[in-house]
Amino acid sequence: MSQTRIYIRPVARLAPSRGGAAGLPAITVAGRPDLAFAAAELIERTGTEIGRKVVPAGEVLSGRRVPPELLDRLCRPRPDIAGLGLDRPRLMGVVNVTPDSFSDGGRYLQADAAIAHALGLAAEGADILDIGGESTRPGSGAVDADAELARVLPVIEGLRGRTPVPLCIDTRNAEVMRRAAAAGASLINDVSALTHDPASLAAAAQTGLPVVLMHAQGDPRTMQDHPTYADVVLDVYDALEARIEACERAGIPRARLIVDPGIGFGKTLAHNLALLGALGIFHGLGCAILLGASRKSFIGHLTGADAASRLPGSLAAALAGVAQGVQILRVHDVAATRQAMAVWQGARDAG
Ligand code: HH2
Repeated sequence: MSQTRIYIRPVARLAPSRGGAAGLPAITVAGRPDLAFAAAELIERTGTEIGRKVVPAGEVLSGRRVPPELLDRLCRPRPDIAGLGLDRPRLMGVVNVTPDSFSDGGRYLQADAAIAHALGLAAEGADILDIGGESTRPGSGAVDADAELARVLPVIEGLRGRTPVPLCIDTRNAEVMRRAAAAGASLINDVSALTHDPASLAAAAQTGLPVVLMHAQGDPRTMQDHPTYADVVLDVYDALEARIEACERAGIPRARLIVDPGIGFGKTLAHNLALLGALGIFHGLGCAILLGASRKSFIGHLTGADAASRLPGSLAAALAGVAQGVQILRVHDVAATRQAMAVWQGARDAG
């Protein structure tokens, strides 16, 4: 007999001026009064059977239908990450110190250019700077740790002391995690969710830093060959939950973890859209959610736009994330995303 697993996806978001104030029962997600929902989709999976039902908030909160631990994870406030409160969406600006990243490869390979770019993103309002020395675009091969260190360390060292914005190291290598942390990085972002390097779980735990666990099916070199899922949203959820549990066993508490469904990493267009449409389900994991959809090829597959012309699609994806309570958006275009968010939030708050 297969075990039954239960998932909850908040739906029907209420404007902050409605919900509690109007006496309507509401599910308050991640401790945020502005993330109040009038209902939730309850999903039950047993083997290959999946049942879905939308139920009103009052019934969800009664505790009869949802395991208390799941409800607690969904609703409990998220702790600060690298000194940043997650009571509003935060922007992570992308700094690719690589010759071959898919949208800006080679532009910031020299440390001076990368530092200037990072300071520019900070001036535009980035809350975090994500510094990476290895492209993980589809088809790319691994970079050895020494080459990666030679790219990222001068940038981290050059930025430390010049900006108060927390620095994040985007790496799959344990040694890079350790050295970046020692140089002043305040966050680790691993697109393999600490699976690529067998030493990375222990290394990340040792740094004491928060960690972004991103879902990927397969390795960047081959991940787009035949991505398959029984149900992409539930499978990604289960895989992230398994990685959270591995982290907890290794001494990294859930409160220090951020989850990311990994748009474009072993996913077809349909998979990416399904995940974008159901991001709210990941709040049930009890962690902050990060979304990285900026300039990604699913936008090109949907519209024909090349990587240089995907800002409108990137903004639409970012707002889809914000509407579902995503706490961190990883973006190349910080100023444009801030503007889009300001208009979206202004309209929501006035509604
Ligand atoms: N996407 C990329 C790299 N790192 N990290 C997280 N957490 N989530 C993502 O979606 C994500 C990521 C790929 O984008 P980019 O860095 O612009 O390209 P490349 O991998 O070619 O350097």
